[in-house]
Amino acid sequence: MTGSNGHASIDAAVPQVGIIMGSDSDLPVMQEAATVLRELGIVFEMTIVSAHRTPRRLYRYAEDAVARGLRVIIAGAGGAAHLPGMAAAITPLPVIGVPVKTASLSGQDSLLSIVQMPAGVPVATVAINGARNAGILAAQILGASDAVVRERIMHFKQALEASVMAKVERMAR
Ligand code: RP5
Repeated sequence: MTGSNGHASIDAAVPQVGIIMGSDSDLPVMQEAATVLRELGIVFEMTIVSAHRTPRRLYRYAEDAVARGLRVIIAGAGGAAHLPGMAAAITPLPVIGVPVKTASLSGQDSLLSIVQMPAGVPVATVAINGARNAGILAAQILGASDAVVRERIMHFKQALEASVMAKVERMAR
């Protein structure tokens, strides 16, 4: 799972988005971020970084992220979900947090752990299991300063609208 495995982008071979997760048990959810980044032609990397089980790896990952070319980090975790907040504490890059649904508390624990950051250390938190939106948001952050990516986001939005309008027309028949 480690390493660059996103689609080749027109303008970058180096991963621009880092997808990290606390455990391989988060992969089925976090895979959705990878899928949409592939759809948008954004180069990403994806790996396991546990705030609790591999704290030194977390520190290194977040500290080296800018130098390695990352521009956004998506961090997913469940339960006592400290990974996104700790990554945000270390790196100057924007961090998007994905609360992963848990068996015991349905992800309420993950959500509250991620969203309640102290002033000065924001994490852009998406919905429980909202990894697809995290991927889209990461692309939008890149698109703020990259016209090629911005154009892809516009097409993506047009396709979304078209898919709804097709349903509207089907329902009217
Ligand atoms: C968190 O604990 C992970 O993000 C995962 O969601 C949760 C459970 O991890 P495992 O016990 O399945 O490895 O650190």
